[in-house]
Amino acid sequence: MSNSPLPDDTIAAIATAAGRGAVAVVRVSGPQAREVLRRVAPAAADAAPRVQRLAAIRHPETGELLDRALVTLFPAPGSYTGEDTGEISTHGGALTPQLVLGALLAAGARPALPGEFTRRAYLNGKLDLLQAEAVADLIDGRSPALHRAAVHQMERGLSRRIDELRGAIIQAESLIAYSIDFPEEDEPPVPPARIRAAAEAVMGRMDALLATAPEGELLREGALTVLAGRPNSGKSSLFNALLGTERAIVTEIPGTTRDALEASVTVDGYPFRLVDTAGLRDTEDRVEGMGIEVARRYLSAADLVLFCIEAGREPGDDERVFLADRAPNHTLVVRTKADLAATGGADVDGEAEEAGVMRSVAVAAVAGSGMPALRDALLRMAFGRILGEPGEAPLVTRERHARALRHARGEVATFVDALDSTVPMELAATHLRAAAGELEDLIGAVSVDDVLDRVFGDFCVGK
Ligand SMILES: Nc1nc2c(ncn2[C@@H]2O[C@H](COP(=O)(O)OP(=O)(O)OP(=O)(O)O)[C@@H](O)[C@H]2O)c(=O)[nH]1
Ligand SMILES: [Mg+2]
Repeated sequence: MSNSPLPDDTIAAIATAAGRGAVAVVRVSGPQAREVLRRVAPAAADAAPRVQRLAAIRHPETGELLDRALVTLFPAPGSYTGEDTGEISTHGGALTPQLVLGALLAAGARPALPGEFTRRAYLNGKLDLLQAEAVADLIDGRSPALHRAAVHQMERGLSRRIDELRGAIIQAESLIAYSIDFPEEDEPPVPPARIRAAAEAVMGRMDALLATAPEGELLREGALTVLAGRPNSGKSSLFNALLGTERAIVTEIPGTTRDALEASVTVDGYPFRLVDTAGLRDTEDRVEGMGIEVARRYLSAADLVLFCIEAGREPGDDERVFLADRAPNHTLVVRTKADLAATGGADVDGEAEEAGVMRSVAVAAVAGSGMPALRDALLRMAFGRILGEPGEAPLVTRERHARALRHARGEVATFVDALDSTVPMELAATHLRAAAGELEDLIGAVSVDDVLDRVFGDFCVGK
């Protein structure tokens, strides 16, 4: 819960996306929600809770009929926000929802800020901060993997895990309190080895959760996967094959791709941002040179690089130098045009390894052979540690979570170090208190306004 006071004004917004559609939902929430509704849809203001009532919607000042719509009242605290809330399901489209919203504003509501309904839900204890973030991911997520993780998080999967960690820290704290408070008791104080073991167990569980962070965070934006290689090495053909559409221009002329082309694709439900780039070579051509510069910029930001070399061709010095500089677990050599190579795919693989380059996969983009193995390699390299995890195990999907966990772990580690030193137990224990505090902030047990602004600022209006 936040320490901010509960809001005393009433907000309204259109909750559905703009555009042509059968139905749109306009929401109003706050202490005056019922009064606002009474002025706009008198027939619905005293309807039974959570029962839809068909009502005429009128402008409170002109009396103009704006729509005939289904109105539902959710009295506090049994609503999404925990406040008195009304939902009007109007006809959709560009105008009707706007006019109905205008009527609610004229009747005394004010326009909601982005995320303000969910912020109020949080302030009223309907959701914790991790659940509120999951709501944002459910709305914004574009990959099934993020959707699964968000549903799990909304069901308090991550919150429960953080609660458990916090509970274990408090347990360790209480062991110390016992040693401090009852030093004269007949029973011996809790042995330090037991306290240390408890703290180390918590650190181990924090590490396991933190290990999901780099890949969990990629679920939101997608793994930036850059196709690179010499001109004509088959990058654009591979890009098209992965997308399943002829998005990039392909010709036999080296230097066809000039600018970087970006597209989103999911592989087995996991999100990737694929980037096709200009072939890397020394060039006098100014435009091509600029394209190569863009390619290098993408390469430096890439999560994964697919380095294309035609199958059956010995890698050149330029290619060896490129590969020598790349991290092996973020680079995959793709031996392209495998159908043209004299040797079969398996031999090509062997050849690449003999040449001392990295893990490789042979593909024929046009014919499609090797594509399943390539997709599999992509998945393992980008998301290997969390494959199959969402749904069963909590994932760390935001920098905010990772930072809090790292800080909390750091405090527990400092506590363990202090056990070896002459630091008095009472002082050492303050680090456990700090660790528990980090986890409380993460879950939103107590939050300051700027944390809330950051969490809710990215929401859409109406949620
Ligand atoms: N037979 C065969 N030809 C391919 C395959 N992949 C690409 N090619 C051909 O190789 C040539 C170059 O392909 P691109 O995909 O344009 O190569 P690129 O690496 O994007 O080239 P630049 O944009 O110039 O850097 C084209 O003539 C493609 O048809 C393949 O799997 N099999
Ligand atoms: Mg190209």
